[in-house]
Amino acid sequence: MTHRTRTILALTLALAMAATAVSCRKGRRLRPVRTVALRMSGYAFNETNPILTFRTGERVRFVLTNDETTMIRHNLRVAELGVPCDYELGPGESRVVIVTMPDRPGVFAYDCCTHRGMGGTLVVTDR
Ligand SMILES: [Cu+2]
Repeated sequence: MTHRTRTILALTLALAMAATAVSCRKGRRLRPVRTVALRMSGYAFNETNPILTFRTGERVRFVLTNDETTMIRHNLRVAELGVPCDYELGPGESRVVIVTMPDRPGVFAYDCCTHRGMGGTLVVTDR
């Protein structure tokens, strides 16, 4: 095998690998996303701070809405999954937060980092 042939083979292989990487990433981006509405009022999510159950690896689109009628600001944090509380929603404001659940089952707290006791539990299960 000549040096030139080896170079061409290596380049072809590199291109094939790059194409595969791009298509995998695309597939990941196209994974279904489940939408979960979380309405915040009375210092609670959906009135009862419910336990929310998801599948491992599931992509979830949380639609947050602050339903307070006075100037109370809220946010959503899932500290263990790296979802920070770096914003605050005022009354009537909404925001979408997309969270990819971990690949391993587990139990994680979600909360509003501004108000102690405002939060619940995310359960991630593989069945
Ligand atoms: Cu709050």
